[in-house]
Amino acid sequence: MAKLVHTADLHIRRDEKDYCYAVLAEIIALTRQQKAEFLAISGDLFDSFSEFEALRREVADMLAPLAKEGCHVIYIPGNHEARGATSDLSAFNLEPLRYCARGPFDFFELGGVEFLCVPHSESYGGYRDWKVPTKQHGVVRVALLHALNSAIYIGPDEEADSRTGVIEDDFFGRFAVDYAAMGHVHSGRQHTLGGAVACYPGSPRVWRAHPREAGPRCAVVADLGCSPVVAHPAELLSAGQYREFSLPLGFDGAPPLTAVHRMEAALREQDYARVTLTGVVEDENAAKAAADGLRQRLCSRVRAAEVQLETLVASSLSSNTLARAFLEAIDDLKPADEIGDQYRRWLLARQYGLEAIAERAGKAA
Ligand SMILES: [Mn+2]
Repeated sequence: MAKLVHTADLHIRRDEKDYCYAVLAEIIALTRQQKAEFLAISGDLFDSFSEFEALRREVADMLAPLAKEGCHVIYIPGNHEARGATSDLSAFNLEPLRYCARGPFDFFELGGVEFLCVPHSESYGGYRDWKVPTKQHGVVRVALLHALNSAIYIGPDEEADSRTGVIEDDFFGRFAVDYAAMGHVHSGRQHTLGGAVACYPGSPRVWRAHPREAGPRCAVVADLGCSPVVAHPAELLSAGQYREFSLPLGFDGAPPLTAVHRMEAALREQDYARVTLTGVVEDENAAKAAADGLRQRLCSRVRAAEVQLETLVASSLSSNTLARAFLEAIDDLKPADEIGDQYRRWLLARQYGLEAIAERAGKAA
């Protein structure tokens, strides 16, 4: 029975085109490799209306060979396609994609699978009056939605500056949905709701430096032949990952070299790294130079890197006996790796201790 590959929230942009297209190519390759009959794209394929306008043809052309091979590519717009829109999204032609932009919903059957496609709207308030056909016997029903649902994801919304429609819990059972191919939430998750397997695949790429973009980036492969539908994530290696690190600087503003090497060894070429440098330093300029040096070093190794300073400046602290003794003692307690809760607690203890000593030394001076 049919397989469906499900993605959402690729957020294609001209200024990150090569990266976005590499991820799209991997999604296409996954669809082929799985011999999937359907590729569902649940909104926010483009980052804004202007990106949609500029790149829609190229993207449709990239997906065309898949469609020619017999795979149905079904696409609903999300809230991002509508951002800054100067015309109705349903006025565009994305052939050979099955592009469903006309609200409130589109309904069709393809090879024993019924599709209920709901383009993004700020409100789905009238859904109880929708005339959706009754499910036929022996078919599987898939809904494509770009929306929030509070049973699957309890906020916060991905975006603070725009309203996204909320789908009520009873939607899934009311319309006898077997698999809900959701979009909007950037961290992947799955939930059973009203008899449906409802799934957010998460963003298939790192859209921004944010913990909700952390972890492997995936598309979802759903086996529609199983009841309930079985859906599992497939990692997209070309997407890389968003990785956060925190490293303590010495009094001289130098980062710990072994930790830097470990971090570099853990990073892959497509990753997006954000490093926070903490500590109490004697010279702000030395810390800034260290941050710049580290940023340059990382940028040559990964797709994107940010280095930020969260340091306190306290001159001549290295000649303070208590500060030196404290640093020596706490550095002895450092966990082996620069990851995990134990390391985070150690880093905070180091920072608070040094800041307290620096404050007292300042008062004494
Ligand atoms: Mn969205």
